[in-house]
Amino acid sequence: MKSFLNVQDLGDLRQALAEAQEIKANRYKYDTLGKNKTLLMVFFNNSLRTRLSTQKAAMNLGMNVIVLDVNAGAWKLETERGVIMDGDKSEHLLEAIPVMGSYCDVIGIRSFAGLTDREYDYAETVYNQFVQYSGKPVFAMETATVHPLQAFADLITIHDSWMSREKVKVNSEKFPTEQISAEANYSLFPIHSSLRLPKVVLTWAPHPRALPQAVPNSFAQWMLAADVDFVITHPEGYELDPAFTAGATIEYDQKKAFEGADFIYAKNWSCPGVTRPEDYGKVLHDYHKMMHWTVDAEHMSWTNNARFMHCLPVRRNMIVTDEVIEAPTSLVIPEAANREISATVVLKRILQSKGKGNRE
Ligand code: AN0
Ligand code: CP
Repeated sequence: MKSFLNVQDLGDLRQALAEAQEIKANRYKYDTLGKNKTLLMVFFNNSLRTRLSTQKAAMNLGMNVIVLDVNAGAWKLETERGVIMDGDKSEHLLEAIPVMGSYCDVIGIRSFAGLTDREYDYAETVYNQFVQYSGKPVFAMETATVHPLQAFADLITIHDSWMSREKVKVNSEKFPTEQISAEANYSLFPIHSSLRLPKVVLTWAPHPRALPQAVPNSFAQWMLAADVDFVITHPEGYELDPAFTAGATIEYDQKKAFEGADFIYAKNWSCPGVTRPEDYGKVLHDYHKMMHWTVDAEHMSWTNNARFMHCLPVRRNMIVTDEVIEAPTSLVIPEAANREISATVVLKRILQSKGKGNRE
């Protein structure tokens, strides 16, 4: 694997989930795979989880790690070609990338959408320059349009939670275990006639600032690939790019969307510029007027005792109330813990792949 951006880069999801379980059972199983290999993590934006979990994943695999915070100590980087560099930026990304590539074997990139130029963001311009000019395998740690390590961790979280809920049901209904595992062989989720696919709802929620679409884009892409019963709900104008959501049910009535849900995945995003190109990256309404979208106990009462999820960081009492995020049905902490698992699987795959551009 030379690049990790989309769900397709991981191939068969059953295999990926099996590898996640293997790592969960023993996260140090491949602790010599990364010997004398160096991971460089490049951050253009802040991070808590991605920074810690990806570094931990690299350490699980015996790698060395270098972290570069571009905006804290490095030269300010120009990212666009053709600019006369007479401003505050001392170096161009096109020199910086091959230089960075010369010191490492794998590169992780965090580079959020600028939210001003849709074409530039949706072309994944910065990420693709790293792919083209670093000479090393590259993976996204949230780029302009995607956050695949998060979506993979979300899938692991949903899968584990659903299978343990369903196992209780299966045992109590005395279905033969072999039948269930045979079915699990060809479906990510058991599809026994009396069982059903989990209903997963991605809901927009209010936020005071303009946030990228990377998390909801990837979440939609991964849920569609996992073939769950998937519904997206948001106010009009926040339609996500169909490149990520084609095949999903869009329900503008949040209450209707929540009915019967097994998982509620909350996230804010700014206008994706699909139905209103001129509003790309904008917050469309004063958030004070949108607080009825905040996930509270009443919202959760519309669901099938749904588990609550959010990628974090989350603003309490904007996105979700204290009560809901603190409830036993909240999965936000195991979800964040699964970031170590998703990153370990992805780095393992990169290290194992042939022609990976490493130095030997
Ligand atoms: C970022 C976002 O919404 O994309 C990172 C989430 C993982 N969140 C914020 O900037 C608050
Ligand atoms: N969920 C996530 O990626 O968190 P950070 O922004 O803290 O890395």
